[in-house]
Amino acid sequence: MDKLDEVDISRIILCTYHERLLDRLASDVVIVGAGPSGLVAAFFLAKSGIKVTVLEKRLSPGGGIWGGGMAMNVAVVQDEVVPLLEEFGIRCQLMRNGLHAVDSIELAAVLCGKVLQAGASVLNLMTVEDLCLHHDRVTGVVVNRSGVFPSLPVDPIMFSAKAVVDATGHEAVLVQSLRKRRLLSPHTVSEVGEGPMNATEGESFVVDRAAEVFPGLWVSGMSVSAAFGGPRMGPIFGGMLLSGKRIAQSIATQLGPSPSSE
Ligand code: 48F
Repeated sequence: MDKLDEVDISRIILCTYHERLLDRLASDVVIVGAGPSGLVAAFFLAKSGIKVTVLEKRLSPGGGIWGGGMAMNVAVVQDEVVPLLEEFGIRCQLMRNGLHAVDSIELAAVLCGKVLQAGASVLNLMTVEDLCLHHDRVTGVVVNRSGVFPSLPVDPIMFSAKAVVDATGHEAVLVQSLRKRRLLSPHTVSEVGEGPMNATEGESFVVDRAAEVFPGLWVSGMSVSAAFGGPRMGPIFGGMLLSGKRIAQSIATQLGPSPSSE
């Protein structure tokens, strides 16, 4: 092997990353949170030619998938989710009463790979602090490096988008950011957050209610329950995946065909 130049290695990282970052300062869609709902949404949006950027605060994208239930790396899904898993090439095993077991690590790893191959960009260690608002419309997100925010007094930067998705799970960070400023109508959005566990109702709830909650801001996955006061549903992942697909279809319809290429 030829002598390796350490500065060259560092230069490649810097140049490649900064080129990617520059390109992603303006996207059609920014998805905040790379859990199951955010990743599935990113996949379907990217597949339809939409420029989509996923911002994830942790080192590893995948959100709650890795831990399965109580740190046992098995994810459970329902019958109706099997065609979606097949589309991704993710294996599952029918266990009982229409419930299937999926290896959490396969689920997270394959989703991440497919999202990137579909053309979405995933930037990890990015903590979204807040939203940008212009003329009563969400126009982007305020982002800092994870580890920097909130412990150091360092200003964030902005990423703009025509649509922003709050896929931050139970935290519903962006919904809370609007709620604390009383920008969300108390009649449409619950002040109390998630209700107690009810898997049947909760799973349908996150799919049926995945929607735009404020001009330019959409919710998917557990953020839907947190936003509208739906039940939490425990360690079952079908609703999360279907919720991501639904939000992608709704956003794609609103944005129209391949907006970036116009
Ligand atoms: O929590 P998470 O997996 O959300 P989800 O897609 O799925 C929920 C299930 O995992 C599980 C469940 C099953 O029924 O209830 O909880 O709704 O993924 C949310 C992702 O958002 C990231 C977080 O690290 C995780 O990967 N996230 C949270 N806050 C921020 C963020 C933030 N401020 N900035 C960037 N990413």
